[in-house]
Formats: sequence, structure tokens, C-alpha cells
Amino acid sequence: MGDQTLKDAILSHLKYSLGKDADHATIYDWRVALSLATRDRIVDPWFQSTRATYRAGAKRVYYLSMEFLIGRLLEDAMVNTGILDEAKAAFDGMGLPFDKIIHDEPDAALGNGGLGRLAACFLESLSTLGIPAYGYGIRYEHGLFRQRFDHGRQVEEPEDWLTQEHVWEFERPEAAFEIGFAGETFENGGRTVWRPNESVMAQAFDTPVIGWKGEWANTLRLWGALPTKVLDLGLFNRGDYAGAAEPEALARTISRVLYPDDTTDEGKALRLKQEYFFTAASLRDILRRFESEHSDLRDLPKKVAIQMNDTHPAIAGPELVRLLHDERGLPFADAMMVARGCLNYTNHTLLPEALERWSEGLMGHLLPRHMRLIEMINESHSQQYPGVTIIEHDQVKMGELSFVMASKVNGVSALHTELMKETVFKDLNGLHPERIVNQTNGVTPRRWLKTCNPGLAGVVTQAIGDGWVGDAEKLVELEPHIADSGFLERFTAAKRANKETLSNWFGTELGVKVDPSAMFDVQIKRIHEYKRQHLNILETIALWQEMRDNPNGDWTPRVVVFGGKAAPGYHFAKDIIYLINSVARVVNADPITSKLLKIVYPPNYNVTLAERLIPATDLSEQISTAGKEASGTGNMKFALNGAMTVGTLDGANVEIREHVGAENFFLFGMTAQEVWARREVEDHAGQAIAADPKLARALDSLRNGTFADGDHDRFRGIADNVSGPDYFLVASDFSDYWRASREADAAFRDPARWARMTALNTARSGWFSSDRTIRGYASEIWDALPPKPLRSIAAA
Ligand code: 9GP
Repeated sequence: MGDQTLKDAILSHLKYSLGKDADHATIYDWRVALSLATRDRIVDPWFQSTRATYRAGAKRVYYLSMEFLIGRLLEDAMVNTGILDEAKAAFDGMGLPFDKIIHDEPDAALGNGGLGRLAACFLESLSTLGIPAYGYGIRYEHGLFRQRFDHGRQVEEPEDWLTQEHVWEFERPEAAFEIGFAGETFENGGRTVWRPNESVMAQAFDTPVIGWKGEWANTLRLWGALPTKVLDLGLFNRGDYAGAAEPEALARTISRVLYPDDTTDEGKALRLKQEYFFTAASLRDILRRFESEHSDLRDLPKKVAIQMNDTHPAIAGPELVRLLHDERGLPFADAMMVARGCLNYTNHTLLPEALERWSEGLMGHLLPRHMRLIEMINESHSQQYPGVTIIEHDQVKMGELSFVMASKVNGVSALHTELMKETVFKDLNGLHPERIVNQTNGVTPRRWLKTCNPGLAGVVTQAIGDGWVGDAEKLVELEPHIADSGFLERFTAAKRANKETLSNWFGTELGVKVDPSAMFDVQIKRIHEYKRQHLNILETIALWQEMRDNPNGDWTPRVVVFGGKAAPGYHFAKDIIYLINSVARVVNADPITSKLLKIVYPPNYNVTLAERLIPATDLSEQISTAGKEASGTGNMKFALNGAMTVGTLDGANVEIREHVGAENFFLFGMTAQEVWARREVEDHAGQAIAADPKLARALDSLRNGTFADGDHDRFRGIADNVSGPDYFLVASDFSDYWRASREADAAFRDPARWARMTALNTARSGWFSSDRTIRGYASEIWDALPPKPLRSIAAA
């Protein structure tokens, strides 16, 4: 490296790492060469960070997560190391298409949604703040499935990001642990020994994660599964080639596919194996690192804070006790105390079907020693605190296990944390009232404003300087500028330019022509009944019907955009997708409303698509049934990028509204308490439908074949659900949603007012930075600090 310019470094990698000469290099070659040149700028701060951590004997944070939805890394890394402009100039100078090169990168979809993306934001913030940390997870060969639509229906195809070399990672063959399953336990010399009869190797792959300004880098360590024995030579020599290759195939299965569903319970045994696999490998790595520096295991909580991201790594409790008690000989009570001193648990959902439970039979078979330890943990807890059990109806309740084994348990928004105390963990909270704390989620402003929305970020920086990038709460300094019409014009022009870019993309990629001056109304997230995409499409149908009745009315033209995947086995959610696409087909072809309403559903929603849609959004749809969305993080990204929200009092919407001001938020719907009361009302849906002819008419259109080529039955299931049980209260919230949506329309027709409201959303959203969230975890949960001010480390 030395004094080499970035351009020289790119050319040098092209030649010596890829073996290509510039005349014959493809876009892929250039992208890999640029990535390697960027990675070179990260390695030194990465080493310095590790050295500084060792020198200071600092406490490390270990974030255990089944999912890290990191998306593309190149642009983010260039932004954080400050080389983006130089890179662009280098490629412009060579006459090469810079945008195309950076968009060549595959989107690493190692997560389902919010939980995984949160983990990725947290890693970046941990590095930005200089807190020594490791993210631990699984290196899935296939991330979340790729979604395509076949005549409007979702089709899942395997995702294959690793068919290309993943240039950011370093393979660590020396960092490998043998992980066992099943087998038997026996007593030997006063200790319990577990002898598994099946095992795989967990091998580490490290990706450095660089923080803002390139001063500190932490490590994302993902485990890949390898066979302990590559080939059964005996079988091979006897001609049984398939049998001989089986150990390898079976082992690799563990890290082959991201479990595509966070709500249903297929593939249980494999899922439990995945959970144990990465948790066990991570804990061994953590203990190895600790023991290389310290001798007294009782000091572990002083040096190690482990965060269990949801219950997926909950087996960490019994596994850590096993490592300390069975393998290292600490008395059981001490092992419990040390383990609990290190472990913390974040709960991300109150949905009962998403709170994991494992049958005792499966747990006892795959992890016999752990099952026994869970019984011991349960006994020791219930002796001290009668009334709560971890094992019930032959099932291990992983939420309760995590709670009992954690120092702190946190929810992810103020409302969610309160509801946790009142519902799922009511009894445990009564026994341990100090244990539950709140840490409202956040998003990194580097990726979710500076990188994804350079136009708007430039307007902000021009007004207040770039201090906001490292300290997003400085965005409040925008407020005085909002009185300046020149600033508002620039703000609006940046949004308008993003909308034009997106409109062109809709045209070229999806064949849908939209008017960039229409209101862009966007709902992007996993498709789920509680998120209520069906409420949105019903309201859109009603709007279309009203527009057709009165095409010359005072309408605000809308482009309604959806994005999101449904779990493959979640049929109702897949029907909602089919309905949205079917409505889009009819509405978009309607000449009467063609200037007023369009519906766009780009397939395969992922991080990259979010980065494209959010900067161009006017109205953000956050319309879940109150009490169901733990927090949401998309809601924060939209507000930060100057979109207005139409939303319920759910998750972090509540705090967003408090921050941006009630007058800058379109609120509708019942509160969580009202939702509970409403469910008790007999025929609540029927009453709501009878009271709102627009809703009745929209539901009729689902039953009379309007969107189904005359087929009366295709979408009847959705109509019947909303008219009948309607657990998610679509019917009951419909009228108020309609009202709030029309208020949004009216506000949009007043451009000066709209501009002010949206700029205030940006100015007041700095609190939703994941830097603030991580500071909260660091002080209230981990007791972890940066070893030194960052600049002095970089200089050392
Ligand atoms: O559903 C929650 C979402 O509301 C939250 O923002 C996110 C991050 O905390 O976690 C989601 N939960 C899950 O993905 C699975 O429990």
C-alpha cells in the first residue's frame, strides 16, 4: 500500500490478485479489484483496534445472532473510510461506469428482516463508537430466498451470493471447533462427560466492519460447517460414492440455508442444530480468547458481555454452564453465576408463535447434557423463585430460559418493553423487577442517509456541516434552516430527483410508468397479517373505486409501492401478495384512473431495494395492529430520509411521533389496550363493515372476481378473514386509516407545508441513530467502554 494512490491499488489488484489486464477486465473484475483496494484500507485500523483492545485489557462485547442482514458492503466501506470520491474520480478518469461497478456486488441476505438488519447496524455503530466487539453468526451458503412473481404469485428460488468469491472475508482454517450432537452422557471422576455420536467442524470466516471515519474496525465472525471427516474412504473404495460423500453433505447442511421463516415451525431439528452449532462455536472462541489473557474464570463477566439476539442463541445459557462446570470444573452454582453475569437477552417479538419452544424429546436427543442442565437450571430457579417454570407440557420455553440466564433482558421500543412486562414475562418480571430494561432500536445514519441518499445528505451537510454523520442528534441544527425557503427548496429538489430516478427504474425494470410528482406511498417489510399489507391494499382498492366514481375530483395522485417476502409456508401472506399483484394489474391498466393511481410491487425486496426506495418515499406506511410490532426500524429510516409516516401507535412509531411532533405524523387506529378490548366485542368486523360502505364495497370486489378474471373464490379467503375473525382488526381500523390517508393527501397538496413537515422529520430523527442505541446497551447492559478516544488509537 504505502503511498500508492487508490487508482494504483485498484490496478495492482486487478493485475496481481485477479490476473487481469485492464483492457480485458469485466465489471466483476473491476468491482473485486476496487473491493480489495478498499479492504486494504480497513486492515490496518482493524489490527490497531485489536491491539488497543488487548493493550487496555478491555471488556469485549459479543453479539450472538442467527442473522446479520449486511447487504452490500462496498459503498458503505468506501463512505466510512472516506475514499468514495477518490474511487469515483479514478473510475471516471478511466472512462468506466462507477455506479454499475458498485451495483455489481451481490446483496448478502443473511437475515429475514428487522432483527438481522438491526444486528448489521449495531456492528457498524459498535465500530463507530470504538467499542471492542465481535458479531457471531452463521455463514449461510444460501441467504434468504430470492423472490420472483409468476402471474402475481410468489415463487421462491435459492439465493446464491457465495457462488462469487466473497471478497470481504478472511478464511480462518486455524479457528475451528468440533461441535457435537446427540450421543450419551456418563459420570467420570465426579464430572459429567458428554460423548456425542455425531459431530461437525465449525470454521471461522472473518469480515472486518469499519466504523465511521475509518478509525476502528470490529469483526463479524461467521461459522461455516465442515465435516470432521471429508470422505469415508472405505465406502469409496467399495464403490459407494454417494455414501462416501455423505458425511460432508450432512455437515454442510448446517450452514447451507438461512431458515426462511421466523414464525412457523418446520425443519425443527435442523434449526436447533444451527442454533447450537453457532452458539457453541462462539462460546468456545470467547473462552479461548479470555483464557489466553486471564486465569480466573470468575472474572469472565468483567471482560465478557454476551448479547443473545432473540432466543435463537438461548442454548448459550446451558452451554456456558456446561463449559464452565463439566469441562472446567467450576461448582454448578458458580458456573451459573458466571454465565448469568455475562449473558443478556434481547426480545424482539411478543407473537406467541415466534417465541421458540423445543420439545424435550428433541432437545434430549440432540443435546442430552443440555436437557439435563436445563432441568437443573429450572430446579434451582424455581426453588428460589417458585411459580415460574422453564419446562412446560414437555417443552422447553426458550424465552423463559433466556430470561432466567440473563443479567438484563431488553425490549426494543418503549411500548414493547412495557408490554413485555405486562404479558409474556409478567411473572418473571414480578420476580426480577430490575431485569427488564428498554433499548429502543436505531439505524446507522451512515448507511441510511449518507450512503443511500447522497442528494439529501448533501443538502443537510451544506446547511449544518457534516458533524451529523458521526453524531446524528446534530440533525436538530437543521430546524432553524426550515424557515429558509431556499433550504426547503433544495430539500424538496433532492427528494424530487430521487423520485425521478426511481420512476425511471420502475419504467425500465418493471414496465410501470409512474408520475414522479405523485405522492410515493411505500410499505416495505416482511409480509405478515399483523403488518397489515391487506389493510393497505383494501384502502387502495377503495380509493380506486372512489376515483373511478369521480375521476375529476380533487384527488392527490398516488403511487402505492409494496415490497416484501412471505415465508414460504405462510399461505395467507402469499395470498396477500397475489392479491396486491392482481389489484395492480387491474388498476394500472385502468384508463380512467391512470393519472391518479398506480400500484408497484418490485419483486425480491432486500437491503439494496430498500436503499433505492426509501430516499424516494413521501409517505411511509407503518400500519401494524397496535401491540404487535415490537419496534420497526424501517419506520426510522423513512423519517430520517424526510418521509411522513401514516401509522398506528405501535412499536417505535410511538417514539417517532413524540420526536417529530404529533402535527408531523398521520396517526390512526386503536391503541394496544383498545385492540384488546375490541377483540372482546362480538362481531367487531361485521359492525365495522356495516358502518363503512367503502370498506364493504372493497371487500365485495374481492368476492366478485374484479381482480381475479371473474373468479369469485380466488380472494374470498382474505375477504372472509377480514369480515369474520379479523384477529388483526383490519376492518375495525379501516375507517380511521382512510381518514388519515386523506389527511396526508390534503397535506401533500400544500407543497410548502409538506416540505416543512418532511424536513422536520429529518431534523428530529437523529435520536433514532443506532449509535444512541449502542450507547444505551453499553452503559445499561454491557458496562463496556471504548478503550481510548478513537483518534489516539488511530495515531498509535
Ligand atoms: O418484528 C420485530 C421488529 O418490530 C423489530 O424492529 C426487529 C428488530 O428489533 O425485530 C423484529 N423481530 C423479528 O424479526 C423476530 O422476532
